[in-house]
Amino acid sequence: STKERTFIAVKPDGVMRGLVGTIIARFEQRGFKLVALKLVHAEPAFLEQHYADLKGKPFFPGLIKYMSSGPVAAMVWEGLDAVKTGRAMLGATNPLASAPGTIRGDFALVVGRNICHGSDSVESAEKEIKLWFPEGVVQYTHALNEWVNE
Ligand code: YYY
Ligand code: MG
Repeated sequence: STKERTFIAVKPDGVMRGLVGTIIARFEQRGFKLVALKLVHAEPAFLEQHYADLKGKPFFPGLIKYMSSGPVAAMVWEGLDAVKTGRAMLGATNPLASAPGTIRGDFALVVGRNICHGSDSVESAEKEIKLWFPEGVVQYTHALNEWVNE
């Protein structure tokens, strides 16, 4: 568990429901550092790249339609164990199986409207960050750095 970067996105339902700020606040409050942020209305072809590993699954067409139905708030968060911790903060893929206290466990009910995305490994995080932020992330020293790290 070292300093990592993870790609986190608020999906169109999360944006439409006004949950962008709430989701950002959770990552800020945990002590992670925001290094990239933008709102993107993604094309289906782009989302097919993002979800390339799931091509062929029965839910794939519906997933692409859902994800391209509105803007996505795309972000990169940095910090200790960011990938695994980010996934834990999101909850299980199926919100009904997500513990209360997680984002999906607090705000979602069904797998096809689970409001957020998080990279599932350091390798997929690197791929996803390159795909969504080809311009790169922002480098700065966060004021909280010395207070949340030891
Ligand atoms: O990484 P995570 O989002 O938790 O799940 P994935 O297995 O990568 O699936 C991506 C996305 O696809 C999921 O967030 C919702 C949707 N999906 C679905 O609609 N139905 C399923 N049975 C599985 C996944
Ligand atoms: Mg996934």
